[in-house]
Amino acid sequence: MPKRRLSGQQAKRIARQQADKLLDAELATADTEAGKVLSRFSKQADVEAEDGTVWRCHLRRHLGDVVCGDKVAWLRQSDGTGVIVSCEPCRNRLYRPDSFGKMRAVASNIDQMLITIAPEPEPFAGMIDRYLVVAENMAVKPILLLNKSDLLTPVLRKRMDALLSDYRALDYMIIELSALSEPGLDRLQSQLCGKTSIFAGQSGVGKSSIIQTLLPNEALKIGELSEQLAKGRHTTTHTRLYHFAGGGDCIDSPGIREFGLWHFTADEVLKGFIELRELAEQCKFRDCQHRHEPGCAILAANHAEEISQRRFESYQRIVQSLDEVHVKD
Ligand SMILES: Nc1nc2c(ncn2[C@@H]2O[C@H](COP(=O)(O)OP(=O)(O)OP(=O)(O)O)[C@@H](O)[C@H]2O)c(=O)[nH]1
Ligand SMILES: [Mg+2]
Ligand SMILES: [Zn+2]
Repeated sequence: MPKRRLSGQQAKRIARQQADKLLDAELATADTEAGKVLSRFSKQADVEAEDGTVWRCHLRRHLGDVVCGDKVAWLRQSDGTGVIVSCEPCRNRLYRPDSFGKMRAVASNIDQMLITIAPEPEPFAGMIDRYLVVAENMAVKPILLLNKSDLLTPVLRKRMDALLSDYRALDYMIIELSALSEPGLDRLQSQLCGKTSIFAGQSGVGKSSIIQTLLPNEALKIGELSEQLAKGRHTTTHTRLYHFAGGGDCIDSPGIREFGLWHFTADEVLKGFIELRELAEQCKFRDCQHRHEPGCAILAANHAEEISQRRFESYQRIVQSLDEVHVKD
């Protein structure tokens, strides 16, 4: 049989596979070090070695998702860079959709989610509920941060109080603070101690500003709100982990404009509404959809005004949206 000639692309692929195999064999016998990913870029990552130095590392092709907070094994290279060889299984991982609707991992091994809002930009309805669904499903403690308290006029305070009243009633921790002044920062600081916390929330609410105030020796990018709104761009472009001197880490991440929960099931959405998930146990039918079934404890509680109607509608809207959008993965 005549030997088939390889196309240029095939030859390149085979050469790459052979080089990969050689490197794999080399890495299998090499002494790797433990490290923690501080930030992930498209093809590289910053890894913190156990001695505290930070190394720009390449990633082995087979690794898949390696994100901020992951614990990895890596190798120092002679050119001053490193190679991540393997990634430890993580405790939990936060995902969110990118601008194409594809789910992307953002960060791993998180204890707390700081859901940040501010009087400006105006919070959009349902955003807190969506973050709570994510946090409850990750078994991560949610804390609501009301930043920019210095901007609270009586009218804005009334608006924020109304928005937060549902969460207060559910006993979620709420911390009011300003990145520009002291009050509130102490309370936040004591909550962050010894834990890994991720700041989440709309672009411009002041996530990076708060971290900057807590960590004056770091240099975070802070954006003018008018610029952010005009450009429709986020100031923080890469998720990054920072350490507190007294123990504990915090993760800054880019703000988001839209927060789809397409990767969740209706049951998982219910899990994120703590008052509804308790009631659901009393529904007559085990597979109750809480839409119009007889004996539905959630519908009964809503009718009797024992639960927040706004939260119930928010739950319904999210569940509806699961049917509407096509999951891309
Ligand atoms: N008045 C006031 N302004 C604040 C406060 N915190 C942040 N800002 C301002 O809000 C704007 C946005 O702050 P950033 O820290 O860049 O916001 P961010 O949430 O990190 O935004 P992204 O990185 O785009 O997600 C900046 O102009 C800050 O100076 C605050 O407590 N009070
Ligand atoms: Mg930022
Ligand atoms: Zn029901």
